[in-house]
Amino acid sequence: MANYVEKVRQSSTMSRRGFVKAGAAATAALAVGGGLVGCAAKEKPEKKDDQPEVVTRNITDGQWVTAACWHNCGGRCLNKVLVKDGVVVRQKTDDTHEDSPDYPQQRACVRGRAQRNHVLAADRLKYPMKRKSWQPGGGENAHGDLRGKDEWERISWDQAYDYIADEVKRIVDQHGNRALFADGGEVSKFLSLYGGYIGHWGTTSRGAWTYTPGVVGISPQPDEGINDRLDMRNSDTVVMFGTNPAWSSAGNPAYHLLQIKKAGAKLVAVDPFYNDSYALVDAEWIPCRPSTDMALFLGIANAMLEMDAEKQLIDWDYLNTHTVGFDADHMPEGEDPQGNFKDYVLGTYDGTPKTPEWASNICGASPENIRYLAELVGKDNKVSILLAWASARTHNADCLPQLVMTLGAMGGHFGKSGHMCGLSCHSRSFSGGAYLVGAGKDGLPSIKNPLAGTENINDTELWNAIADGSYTYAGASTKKVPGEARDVDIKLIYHDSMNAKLQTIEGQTKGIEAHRKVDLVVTHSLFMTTNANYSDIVLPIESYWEKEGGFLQGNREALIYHSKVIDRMYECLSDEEIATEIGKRLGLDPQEVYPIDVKQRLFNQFVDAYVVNEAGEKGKLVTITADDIAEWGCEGEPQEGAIAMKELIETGIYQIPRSEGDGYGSIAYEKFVADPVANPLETASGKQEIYSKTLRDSINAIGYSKIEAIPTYIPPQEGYEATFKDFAGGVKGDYPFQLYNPHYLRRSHTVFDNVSWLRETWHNPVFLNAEDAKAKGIADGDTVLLTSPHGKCLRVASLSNRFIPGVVGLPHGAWVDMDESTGIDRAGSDNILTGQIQSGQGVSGWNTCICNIEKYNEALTPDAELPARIPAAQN
Ligand SMILES: Nc1nc2c(c(=O)[nH]1)N[C@H]1C(S)=C(S)[C@@H](COP(=O)(O)OP(=O)(O)OC[C@H]3O[C@@H](n4cnc5c(=O)[nH]c(N)nc54)[C@H](O)[C@@H]3O)O[C@H]1N2
Ligand SMILES: Nc1nc2c(c(=O)[nH]1)N[C@H]1C(S)=C(S)[C@@H](COP(=O)(O)OP(=O)(O)OC[C@H]3O[C@@H](n4cnc5c(=O)[nH]c(N)nc54)[C@H](O)[C@@H]3O)O[C@H]1N2
Ligand SMILES: [Mo]
Repeated sequence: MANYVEKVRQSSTMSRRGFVKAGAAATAALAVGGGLVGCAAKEKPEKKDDQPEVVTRNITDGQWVTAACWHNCGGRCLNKVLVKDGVVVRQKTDDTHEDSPDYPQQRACVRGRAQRNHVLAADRLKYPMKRKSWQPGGGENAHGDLRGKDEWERISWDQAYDYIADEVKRIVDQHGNRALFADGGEVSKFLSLYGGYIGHWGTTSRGAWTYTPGVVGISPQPDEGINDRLDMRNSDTVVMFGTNPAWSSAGNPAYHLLQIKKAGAKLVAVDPFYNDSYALVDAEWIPCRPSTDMALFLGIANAMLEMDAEKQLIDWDYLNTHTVGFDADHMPEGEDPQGNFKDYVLGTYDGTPKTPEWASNICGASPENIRYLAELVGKDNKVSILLAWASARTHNADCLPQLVMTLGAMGGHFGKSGHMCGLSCHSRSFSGGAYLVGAGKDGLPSIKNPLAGTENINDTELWNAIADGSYTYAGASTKKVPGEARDVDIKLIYHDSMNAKLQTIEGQTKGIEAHRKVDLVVTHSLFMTTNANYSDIVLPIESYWEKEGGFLQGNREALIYHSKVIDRMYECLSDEEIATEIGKRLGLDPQEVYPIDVKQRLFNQFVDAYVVNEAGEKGKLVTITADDIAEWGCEGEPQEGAIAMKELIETGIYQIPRSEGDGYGSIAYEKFVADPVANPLETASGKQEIYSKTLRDSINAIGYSKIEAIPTYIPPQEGYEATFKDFAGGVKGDYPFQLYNPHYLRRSHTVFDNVSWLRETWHNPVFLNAEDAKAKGIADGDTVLLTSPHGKCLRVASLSNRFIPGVVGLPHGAWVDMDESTGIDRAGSDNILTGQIQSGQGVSGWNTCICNIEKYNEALTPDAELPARIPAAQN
């Protein structure tokens, strides 16, 4: 085993210099029209003696295998690895067909191409471990205060299973099932059978787009919310209110954007950051502050009303027939007519017209630019109004989707070719429409958690609940109930899912406190991640490269099948195997959870995989022969489909060829717009609800904060206004900057943060506006201390005028590295600076917090030169 692993490791150590060069070339290609802000390695790092330079580039024999890239970045690209003698020697990407804008290859990004440096990294966990001072029995025995500081000892799998099962039994006996908290992975299924556990819910990616859209009548996803990518080329103008496909929508979305540019559209970006996507297409830039879009949109609505008589910007017909609540004449029955949207915007009753000047004072875009935007989104312009979820990951932005919908409705931009208004992000960035191909279900039953309907903690309260013992029960993300205060006493935290929770939920300082309070913390992990670091028992799991195979999907046009690449490494096991053993020790029957074996489940996904034809009909994707069935040793019948099973496995991808005018196009809201009476939306009125009683009443009943039935501006708790001691007087406070977290190229959230090649390629700086930095005496490359009301961290400054003054950009997802002596995190962990703050529907409001920046007189070791996290117990 040791030899094999060593061989693999050496082979994966491609020339570091060669790789950095490749990274730099990709950077140059990306940065068309503007430099990339200090991300690429500036100097070639020297090769270290302990890293042998094995040239594998010239090896051509061996077998190309499709390898999984399974992370949550929005892309699902084709990664192939050349395996020779059981060793991965090279990677390549999609060369299954000629590349063209209409029918693009699914090419991997720099992260995907570094995947073998991830799977085969020196810091892969090898053996189960226990924290030395932890002992079963709860309370003092746990020495919980030492989590994150203690040493580790290697234990056997049997010891690990016994510790865990015995503790679960003890905790349930002594405190009941309400004392268990789990992430919802495989072990959670057995905890469900054992009486249940308390889970969590949150708004994660979508922020206010989680609950609001379904209630008011706009789609929470790009699939149904925007037109097909080929139709976008018919727009004369594309206004992007915060979207960055080049960084945060892996795969082809930035390429699709480029085609829109080539088709002749005018492109306008409204964003605090002139990002690489905008630079790629040389977009006009209207700078605005983070988390102030509500004010900006109200200013645009006011300007449309102001200019309508002269320029006919508003589609009154659409508003009158497809919406409720725009003006006093179209209010829902029984509601006060004075509460309508138009009168709020004009300030008829509250005395504050939401003029461009009013909006400008908050959002920072100039009144001229706001009027310019009002004209651009006016009714006669063929316009795509696009945005990502980012701006709605903000407290008190519950009505943002409703306001985006209102703006689209005012211009009549729904249901027509070349017009659209909605989300463009993640896997469906610049690509709307229903999925054209997909895998079948595996056939496993779903295991119901008996507590799911009655206990559920919102992420914004999770750490408070565990550390302080109470929370508000408010239903779930899309199912709201009136808020109810509850006591809770969690004794077990079980991280068994693909969730970097302690790293990715807001209020990490409180999160660490919560982890130190309980009796037992368990983590399944590939590496010493943040969850693992603050645990008592850490269990090494296999990567997707070690699994039998599987399907992955990003955009609507392609489905990937990945195969097993390498044998199991070290003592790693699957989440399922671990769960099975713990389940058995709890006296449960694994057959209840896994009545179908792994291979048959995979086979089932082939059987029911579908493909849609140009007429919109769904058919079988895969042709399966009697030989295939015999070879797999599975149960099933032969069937006819679009591609042979063997060919799909070998190619690794099924992609629909596209061309202009094909039958795969899609116009969002087409039926509703054509006939709203025959095709009503699923809202209370069947129309788009610019006034929504349901939204107001359900959110207000939770009790976190109050909203109106129409979209109004409510400052977020830690937004622009909070950077002032005296907002009206213009006096700044102790935390004079707004900070937010662009999703960053080095990582997919937290994944890949430890990958040495990527650490060299993308530094993880803090992006500061050059003028702000100058005023603070900070030069490019200086170490900066970032301080928020919730924590402190260090990063190296990267100065740029691509971030607006007053705004700090700290990349999302770095693994916290707490210096216990100073209380300062050295890694630049975003959630060290955020707090557990509740508002509205329970939105995780990461996209604005407040901070101060100061020069810090200590050089930070570059991340790429830090030692890998390998506890001695892993050697
Ligand atoms: N401050 C701030 N916080 C944010 C955001 C932000 O913008 N700012 N963004 C938010 C958003 S949009 C999202 S979606 C979330 C993402 O939050 P998470 O989903 O928690 O983040 P990931 O890093 O994708 O977590 C994946 C974890 O699964 C592990 N893993 C990989 N494979 C397996 C496996 O087979 N089994 C198990 N058990 N584990 C596996 C990985 O090592 C990793 O720890 O973060 C949110 N947090
Ligand atoms: N490389 C990489 N790709 C990823 C991820 C990752 O971690 N790394 N995460 C994936 C996941 S799960 C998600 S949810 C998506 C997230 O993807 P997005 O929601 O697109 O995330 P961001 O990078 O936060 O922001 C996109 C753009 O919006 C701007 N923006 C931020 N706040 C505001 C605002 O208040 N107003 C306006 N007008 N603009 C604003 C940012 O400056 C940026 O240019 O990315 C996915 N893709
Ligand atoms: Mo996300």
